[in-house]
Amino acid sequence: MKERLVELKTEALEKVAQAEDAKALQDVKVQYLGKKGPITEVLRGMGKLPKEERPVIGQMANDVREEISTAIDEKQTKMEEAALEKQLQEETIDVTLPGRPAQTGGPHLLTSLIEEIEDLFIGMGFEIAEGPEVEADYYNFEALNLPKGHPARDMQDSFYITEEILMRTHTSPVQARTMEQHKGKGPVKVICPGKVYRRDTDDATHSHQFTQIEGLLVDKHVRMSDLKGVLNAFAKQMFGEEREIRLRPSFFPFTEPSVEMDISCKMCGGEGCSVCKGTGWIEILGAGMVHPNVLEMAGYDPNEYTGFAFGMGPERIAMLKYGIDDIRHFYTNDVRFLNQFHKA
Ligand code: 2U9
Repeated sequence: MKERLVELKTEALEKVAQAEDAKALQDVKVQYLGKKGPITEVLRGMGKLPKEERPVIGQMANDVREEISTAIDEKQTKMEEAALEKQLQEETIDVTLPGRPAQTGGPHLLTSLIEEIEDLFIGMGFEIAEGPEVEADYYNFEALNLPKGHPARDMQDSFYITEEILMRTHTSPVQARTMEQHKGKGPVKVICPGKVYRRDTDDATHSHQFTQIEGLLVDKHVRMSDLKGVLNAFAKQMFGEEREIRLRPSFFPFTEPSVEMDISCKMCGGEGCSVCKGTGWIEILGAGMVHPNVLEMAGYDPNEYTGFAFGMGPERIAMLKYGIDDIRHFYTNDVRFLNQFHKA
């Protein structure tokens, strides 16, 4: 029996040594130490032994059982340690690697440009005025000398919400509202930036939604030369001291006379090039003296008060300033485009 126990011990310890995973180890445990295992069987057969041998064999069987059990426990601990070590190796973090910089946001190119233009006019004493984008037909058209059926309404295809309410097609209704609030008294000196909407098919130069900045100055004794002085100061600050301006006759229903303002081409210095289409001049904005009908509708006496107004498109100005070839870049929010204009 002693030999049988020694044999079992050797066999079991060998299997423990060979076990490669937790399952194999568990199998060895069940096989040798389980209730139906060979050691239990030896103990059961002790009754057949002479009395004096029983405690010796009993002690030996317990020792063998103990040894196998200890070997299994040690092997299990080793396996757990090895698994942990492997996991630690695999999940090593190199704390010396450079970090990934966090993405930082910034103002949109159009927002920055609009703020720059606002600042220039604030510097000349203008205030900022804002108004609703969903506007009454009255303020968008009627109050601006564009009665129902006026042919110039066709130039501004609109998104109507009801017969009398639409998405504003320009920021001019803000000036009309501002004048009305001043109840026939001057001075009114405002810049009105904001989004406007027109029923248009989007392409490289058209967008159904774009931005405008319009200005209005109403007071006693305001003359065309005041308009020219303000616009000249704006053009030089915005585009450079060496820029010249010129005013060409034009037509807007809300101003009379009306003009369009060009600046001398920066690219060729007035010689003529592809940017200015050979003319030496680039169109920047429209302007004019506020039409007497518009003054009257807002409650001003046109014999006492005069005014000038102007309007420009920030998209167009940004496109000229930065050589942007497609208006859709402003609205598709591709960060590769937008990030180019973030100031450090
Ligand atoms: C009131 C009185 C007069 C605003 C004006 C323009 C000329 C003009 C457009 C140019 C291109 C805007 O970006 S654009 O689409 N605007 O040319 N706007 S005078 O005149 C007004 C406005 C309101 C009460």
